[in-house]
Amino acid sequence: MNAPTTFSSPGIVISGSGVWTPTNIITNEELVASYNAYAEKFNSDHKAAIESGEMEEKPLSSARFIEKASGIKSRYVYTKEGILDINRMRPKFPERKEGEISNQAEIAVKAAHNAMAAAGKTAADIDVVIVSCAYTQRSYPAIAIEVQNALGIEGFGFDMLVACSAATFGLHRAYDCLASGSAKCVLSINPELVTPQVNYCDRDSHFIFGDVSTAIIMERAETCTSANSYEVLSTKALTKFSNSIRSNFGYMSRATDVDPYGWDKLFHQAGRKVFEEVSPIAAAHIANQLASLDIKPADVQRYWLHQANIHMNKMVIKQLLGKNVPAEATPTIIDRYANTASAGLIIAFHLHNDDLKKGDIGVICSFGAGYSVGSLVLQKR
Ligand code: CO8
Repeated sequence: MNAPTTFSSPGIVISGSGVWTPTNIITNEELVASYNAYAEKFNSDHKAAIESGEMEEKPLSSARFIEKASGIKSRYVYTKEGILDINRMRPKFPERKEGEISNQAEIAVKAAHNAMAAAGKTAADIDVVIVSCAYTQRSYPAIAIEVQNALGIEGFGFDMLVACSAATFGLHRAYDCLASGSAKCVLSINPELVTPQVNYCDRDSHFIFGDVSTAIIMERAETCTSANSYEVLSTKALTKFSNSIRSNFGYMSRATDVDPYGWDKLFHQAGRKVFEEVSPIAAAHIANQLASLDIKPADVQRYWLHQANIHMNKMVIKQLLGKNVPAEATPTIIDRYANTASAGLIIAFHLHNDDLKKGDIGVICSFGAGYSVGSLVLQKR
């Protein structure tokens, strides 16, 4: 690329990022050993029904398949307790009292502290808190307001749910608040505590997810003191309804008299269909956004993409650039973290941006449930 181009924008920057990673790890081998023990017990307990065709046999899982099909080798989880217990197959969290901080606010605060330190901000500098993620552990009061209180921030906070695109859509809202003047510094957090919604009895999805929390500070350029910051050149969002990734969990179960923990109330998807339908949408979305800025896809130094499947990211890049690019241009963290819903691309950004030079261009892009695609084009300052 030639000398860095200067773009006209309202002067809004990302000035810090932070990640909180749980200490507990579950490898594919551990997960598969537990699932297979569960499946074998299930098949033995229901032998007669399976033989008569009333029930379907549970197929066995394979660590080799998981790594080959997705790129995932292990995942971090908030708690390991219960997940590998074949008589439970779901995590076990002690219920917290109303006076205690919620699990989700707790991990949001941890990531927030890291992002605030990176941006050189204190609570007094921030006036908006956005908690944007795939699930919130209660309806109200908003987790964001609990986080705001725990950090001692004046102003306002709100929660947003946009599944895989929650982090990027949260940053879009942060950008809009700053551009309109309704905020001077926004803390956008993604406490992705997703393991309670994983169906560990389902071979097709038991391996996909892990827990994490990420945070970003976005502010106006004139207040930024960070030595590592990015101008936001553009934000772009797209949604298109699809039932191919779905969870029917919600407050209506009590009134509809259905099992609130039935399989359809947990994460489920038609993975191959999603892969094939979403990749071209994401590639076209990024191409259009870059074209609107007169930037060629090949002139982008880094693509921080949604971390759901390593092959999917390769396909998006191939469709965008017509060729593969070196691994360092599209950082992958899915091998260690698995899919962390919306937070994966913020982890990738956080861990792999220090080496970029002034003027370098980067793209953050999410794609998945909704369907939803959210992206930001950034330029290193
Ligand atoms: N072990 C062995 N075999 C398996 C396993 C397993 N664990 N799982 C499936 N198989 C089998 C299948 O049953 C199938 O068998 P058959 O051919 O006999 O029917 C065979 O392997 C091939 O299956 P697929 O075609 O489904 O395999 P793929 O190569 O497509 O890989 C993936 C499956 C990895 C799921 C892949 O399709 C994928 O990653 N797709 C992308 C999906 C995606 O991006 N989804 C977005 C996820 S949603 C999100 O990111 C946020 C949502 C909100 C958070 C929710 C938190 C709980």
